[in-house]
Amino acid sequence: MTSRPALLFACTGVDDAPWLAAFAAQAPDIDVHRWPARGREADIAYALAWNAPAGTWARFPALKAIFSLGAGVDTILADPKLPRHVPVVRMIDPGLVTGMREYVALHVLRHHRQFDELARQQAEHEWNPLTPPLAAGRTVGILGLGQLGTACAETLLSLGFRVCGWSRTPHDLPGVETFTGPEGLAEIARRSEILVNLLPLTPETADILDANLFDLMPKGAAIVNAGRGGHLVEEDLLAAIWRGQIGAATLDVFRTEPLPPEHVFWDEPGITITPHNAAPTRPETAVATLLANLRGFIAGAPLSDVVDRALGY
Ligand code: NDP
Ligand code: OXD
Repeated sequence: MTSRPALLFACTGVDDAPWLAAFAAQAPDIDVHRWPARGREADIAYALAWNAPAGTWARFPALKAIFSLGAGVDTILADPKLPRHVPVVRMIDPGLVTGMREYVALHVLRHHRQFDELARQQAEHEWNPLTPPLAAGRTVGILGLGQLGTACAETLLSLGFRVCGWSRTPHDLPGVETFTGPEGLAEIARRSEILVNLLPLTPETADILDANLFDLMPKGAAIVNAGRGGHLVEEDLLAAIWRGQIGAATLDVFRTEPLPPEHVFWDEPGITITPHNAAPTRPETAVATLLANLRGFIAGAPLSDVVDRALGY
């Protein structure tokens, strides 16, 4: 008799009910245990992880793979006790991609159509029809051309924007001007009236949204940060907004989450805050993808979407 594979659901800040229901419906062959699964440590072969406490993985000696609930794996890789031999699998999920397309389109259009100014006018009972350029007259830059950046580039192209993108390795995307390296980053910054960050947080990309970058951008440009809070140098953004170099920013991710109630960003008129919900991973689309990968692995195939630990994504 073969024993059933055991998967640990080790996600904090996530409503576990729909996930456990999706596993119950789609994977009756897998035993799903809730964190901390005390007494079952030796049985756990797989884990689904989101913001699990540091040191978690060292407690599970039979662990064969960690599946990240999110596309970003920075918190998993930051655990100093993460066992070297356990592969970490990032989340590839059509629902995540659709959610990010919606979010980026919403906030790019909002900055493009000067919605903040219209809202201010409404509050002041002011009638002043503005005529923004058509999308074809606006350049949007995207940092990161992976699962999410590529999809968002397509969405923005379909709306008519001029799109340029930056990645670590060269990419060839129809309709998108692509760049790599520090000079490529500077060129994207010089061109982008709206800059969307969809990079993973790694030692190379930390603090990338800083004063040097903002100063290269066209005056009054907008930032959309849906990557990670660690990409943004917060005081540089505030200073750039206060001197009008950056016109507005939409921020979905923060160095400390939840964003503390006393944080200066909450009351800054140039900043729009969303509570890290640009593209939540939804069990209705994600569990099927995860199970296909897991079942293939159990049957002897290599895991897909394994993170390169040296690169950090
Ligand atoms: P991918 O791994 O598919 O893509 C990452 C992209 O970043 C790639 O194009 C990669 O380049 C590029 N990149 C990585 N390092 C560098 C570097 N040093 N210089 C230039 N480019 C670099 O990631 P996803 O698209 O799936 O996700 C991106 C990030 O979005 C996640 O890591 C997460 O932080 C964030 N995210 C946020 C969400 C939210 O709700 N706010 C939801 C989901 C994700 P190359 O193609 O050459 O490898
Ligand atoms: C992710 C996220 O990485 O939601 O998927 O931030």
